[in-house]
Amino acid sequence: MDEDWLVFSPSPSPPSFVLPPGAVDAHCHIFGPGDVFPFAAERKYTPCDAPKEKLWTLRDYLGFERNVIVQATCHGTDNRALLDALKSAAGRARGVASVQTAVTDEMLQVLHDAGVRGVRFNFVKRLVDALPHETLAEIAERISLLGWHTVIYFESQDLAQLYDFISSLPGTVVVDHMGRPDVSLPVDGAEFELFLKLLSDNHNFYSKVSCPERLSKIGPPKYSDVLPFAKAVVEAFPDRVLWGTDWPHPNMKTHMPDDGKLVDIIPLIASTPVLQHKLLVDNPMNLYWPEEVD
Ligand code: 0GY
Repeated sequence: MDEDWLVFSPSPSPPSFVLPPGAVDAHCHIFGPGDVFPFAAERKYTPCDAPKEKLWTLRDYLGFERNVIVQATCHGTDNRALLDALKSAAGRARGVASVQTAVTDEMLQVLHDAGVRGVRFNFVKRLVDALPHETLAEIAERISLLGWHTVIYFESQDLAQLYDFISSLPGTVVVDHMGRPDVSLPVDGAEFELFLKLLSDNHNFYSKVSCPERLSKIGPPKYSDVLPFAKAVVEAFPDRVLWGTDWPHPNMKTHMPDDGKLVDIIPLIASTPVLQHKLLVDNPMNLYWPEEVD
C-alpha cells in the first residue's frame, strides 16, 4: 500500500443513532485482497486490503442490512473483486461496476446476474484519466437497456463544464458526495446553487449526501461545516438522496473517520424519522432492489 495510506479504523465506536430496519449502506468499496484480486496497472493509488468479510462485519456492527459496493478506481475495469463480494453476499449487496466500451453483452449479463445495477463514471482527475464524453455516452446508452443507472463522481469546480453532458445522460443518474462542494463557500452561494439547480432541473438525478469526512475543512467529530450542505439536499430532494459509509475511506490524508460517529451524523442531516427512512431504506431500495418494493 502507499506509504501515506491511512488504514480504516479496526474498532469503530458503537453508533448512538439506531438505523431503521432495512437500512442500506449505499456507498462503500472492496479492495482486493491484492494477492487474490490484483490492483489495476493504471491505478493512481495502492490501498490497503479491505476484503468483503470486513465489510460484512462492519455492516452488522453498525446495523445496516445491505450494501451497495462501488467499484473503486484502484481496480480499474476489472470487476472480479466486486463480483466475488456480490456472490458471497446472499442477495444483501448490489454493485456499481466500471466498464469499457469493449465490454461484451455476455459480461454485462454476468455482472447483472451477480447484482450489478449501475456503472460509475469518474471525472476526478487525481483518480482517473477520464474517458471521452462520446465513449461514456455509448456506455450509458448500452447499460440503460439493462435498466442500470450511472453513478458520477466529479468535483464542484468542474460542474459548470460537465453540466450539459451529464444532464444528457439517459435514465437515472446518481451523483457521489453532493458533487464535492467546497464547504468553505456559502451554502446559498453560486457554486452550491448550481448543484441544487442540477437536481431541480433533472428529476432523474439522485445525490449521495455522504462523505462529511472527505469534504470537511473543520474535521471530526461532527464535521459541522458539511452539515448545512447535506441538510439542504435532503430537505429539498427527500426522495432522491442516498447515504453511505464510504468505507474503507480511500485517500483520506489527514485522519481516518470513526464509522460509528459517521452514522451519528445521519440524524443531523435527516432530522425526522420520515426523512431518515427515505434516505436509508426507501430510496436505495427503489434504486437497487426495486423487485422487493411494493
Ligand atoms: C470515494 C472517493 C474516492 C475514491 C474513489 O474509486 C475511488 O478510487 O471513489 C476519493 O479518493 O475521493 O468515493 O470513495
